[in-house]
Amino acid sequence: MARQFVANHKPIEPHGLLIAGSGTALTAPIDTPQTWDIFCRVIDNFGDIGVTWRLARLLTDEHGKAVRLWVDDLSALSRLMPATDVAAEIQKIHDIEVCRWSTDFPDATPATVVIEAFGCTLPDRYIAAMPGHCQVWFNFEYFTAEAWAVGCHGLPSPQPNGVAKIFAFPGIQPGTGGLLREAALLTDRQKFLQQPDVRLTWAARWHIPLPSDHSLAILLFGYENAALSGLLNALITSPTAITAYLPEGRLLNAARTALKTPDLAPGAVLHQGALTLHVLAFLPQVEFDRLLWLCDINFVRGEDSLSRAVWAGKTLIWQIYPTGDNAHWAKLDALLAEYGRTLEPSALQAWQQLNRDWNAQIFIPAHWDAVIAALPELRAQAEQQMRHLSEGEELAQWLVKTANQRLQCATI
Ligand code: TRH
Repeated sequence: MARQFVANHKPIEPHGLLIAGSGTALTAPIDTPQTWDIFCRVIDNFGDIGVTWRLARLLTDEHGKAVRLWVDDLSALSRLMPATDVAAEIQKIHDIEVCRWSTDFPDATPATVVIEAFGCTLPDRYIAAMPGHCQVWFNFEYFTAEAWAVGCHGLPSPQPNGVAKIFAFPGIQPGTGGLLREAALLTDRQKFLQQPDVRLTWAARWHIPLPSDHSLAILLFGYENAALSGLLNALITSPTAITAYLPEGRLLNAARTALKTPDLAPGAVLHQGALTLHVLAFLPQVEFDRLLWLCDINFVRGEDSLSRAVWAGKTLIWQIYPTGDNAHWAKLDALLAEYGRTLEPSALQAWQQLNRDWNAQIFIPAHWDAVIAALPELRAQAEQQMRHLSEGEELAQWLVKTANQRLQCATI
């Protein structure tokens, strides 16, 4: 028998509206209480829940929305948000109602705005109940810097239940929804970078030794990668001191093999040649940004850490999540072209080459040396891209604005 589910959504403050393209603020508020449901299936790793949890927090904290997050794997959420009770069916975390999404889906009243993340396919029972409750349904897609996403972003797609699904594409190219970004993110980053006491307090709290003043700091967050052994060798023989941070997870497994240290575990420190390698325990998601801010080069992976590396404004090397059909190569190239657009040709070539090598799991010392030589330019460009992109669309803001426009149309 289906469980009964009573939504515990708090009523929210009415919002002023912007009419599409006009830039004109209307005084007429939406007086319908607006609730938001986000659906997330954890396919693999932390990206799906990483993005949806971040989105849920932004909608709650910065837009005052009543958010319910349906997720099928609470253990993945608990790594990002340790306050999660993995056994609970329903729980409140940071004002977000987190519900276990199990096969036996309850009889829940659909929210005003529904976000179906990453093609997770909503439960049939919920889809059937949407008419009359749900006014806006977003098909929230994976990040891509590919040009075609601009043509699809914002398009509605009629559905058999009568509620149109609107495509939302995260991206860094104009015409997409942008990336999720908290309002205080860049000022927090600035404080962290400018105030040594802020860094020291954080480092002590999370047991992360700070890099020495003259060392190059590198974050190594990735999937298993046969190129790691070559990279570690280059770091060990580097003419400059290197402080590397390796979070526990899939790349640590590769490091154990590469360094022939099967017992390498969080808390371990390894000194070899120029390299000091710190193995880190997995941080709560809100702390992860600080690790990126601390480093000069950030190896990141998947979707969410990529976007946070963009906001860190430091040189990034992206290991894209590989797909069986090899479609990820086009996606990687699109990011390399779009993000690298403002680089001088030699720095661009060096940076793109290293990204491609890393994804092909090969390591060519000359390509690494070229990136090190281009670091001053890469560093300046990453900072400039961060500023430039922060002036464009922000994804949560776009979703709220678009939902408000649709709701306004529905009430006229
Ligand atoms: O974990 P991922 O590989 O997730 C991937 C991708 O998103 C991919 O697009 C998707 O299709 C696939 O999953 C199924 O990489 P991602 O997206 O960077 O997510 C990692 C999350 O983990 C991110 O929110 C940052 C967070 N994190 C912490 O909170 N603490 C940590 O210590 C570290 C290293 C990461």
